[in-house]
Amino acid sequence: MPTRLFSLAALATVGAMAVSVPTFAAEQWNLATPYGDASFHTQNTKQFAEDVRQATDGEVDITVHGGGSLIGHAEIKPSVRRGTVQAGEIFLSTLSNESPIYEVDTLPGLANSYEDAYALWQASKPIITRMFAKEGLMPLYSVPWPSQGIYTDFELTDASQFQGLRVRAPNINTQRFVENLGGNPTETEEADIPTAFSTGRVDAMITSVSTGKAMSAWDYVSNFSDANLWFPKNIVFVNKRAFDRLDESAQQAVLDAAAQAESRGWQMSRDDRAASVEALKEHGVTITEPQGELQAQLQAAGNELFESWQERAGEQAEQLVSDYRKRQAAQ
Ligand code: PCA
Repeated sequence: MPTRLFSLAALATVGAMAVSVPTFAAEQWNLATPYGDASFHTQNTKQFAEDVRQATDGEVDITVHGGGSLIGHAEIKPSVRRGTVQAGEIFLSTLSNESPIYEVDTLPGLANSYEDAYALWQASKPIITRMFAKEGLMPLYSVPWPSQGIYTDFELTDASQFQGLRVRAPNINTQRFVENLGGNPTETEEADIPTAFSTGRVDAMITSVSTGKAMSAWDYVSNFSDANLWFPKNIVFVNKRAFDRLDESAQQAVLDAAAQAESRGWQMSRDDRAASVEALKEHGVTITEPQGELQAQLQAAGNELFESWQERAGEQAEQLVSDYRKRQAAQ
């Protein structure tokens, strides 16, 4: 009998404990991003995680792993697809080997302001959402980098200066652009930029003022040609099964926080652009806008890129661009 009594008492204790623990099991998500904690993208994503935690009373607990600390850039999307991490952030145009649609925000001459870039995102969102859905993924929000320009250690005045120049590029389309100008492109992750310069692997780079600032461009180059090429974006997305596991109110909280992160992020991008221009100037980087002949040469290289994209992307591209043009006209 004592044994029986003991087990009843033990059961009662377990029962009391069960009542005292929260009624939900907290969902722990890991979110991997290649960009460091100093990047406005990562700060925005950390704020998103905080907003979700608060809105769900800790039911959805997202840990943001910055600077590629959890997994490398190229492995983020496959890992989220498999569900080994629940969410990720990537530079959208690095997916261009999967479909030319993912190149749409790295096409010169298409969207040269934040307003146009936003209209382009609205036009491309449905198709990108469908493509992600086929892989069991769901986009949460997308935020642009400031527009891309060209860093050199001399004043860029003519496209002939690209001959033999080894130019760091963050994606395939930027590499094609460099090739069209006669340069030698190398794909390099943002975090590897300082090493690429210090080991002499590259002489120049194409990126934003934000990345120029974050990577201390002034240590390697003297000039930034603010060519306003395009506004490429990051995308933050989640494994759909992980999302579906949440109850309805938690799902809504994630979606609301994502919508906020998107509008906040677009503003952060504008602000970071202004602050980064100042930082570059303070460190002695000369910023100019391409003029005359150089401007025409960049445009010609850009047109070539746009035409080749249209050919590769076909009908989907046509629809997307025509939807974009309508939105742009309606602004
Ligand atoms: N910074 C990232 C992506 C685009 C940008 O402005 C990079 O250069 O890798």
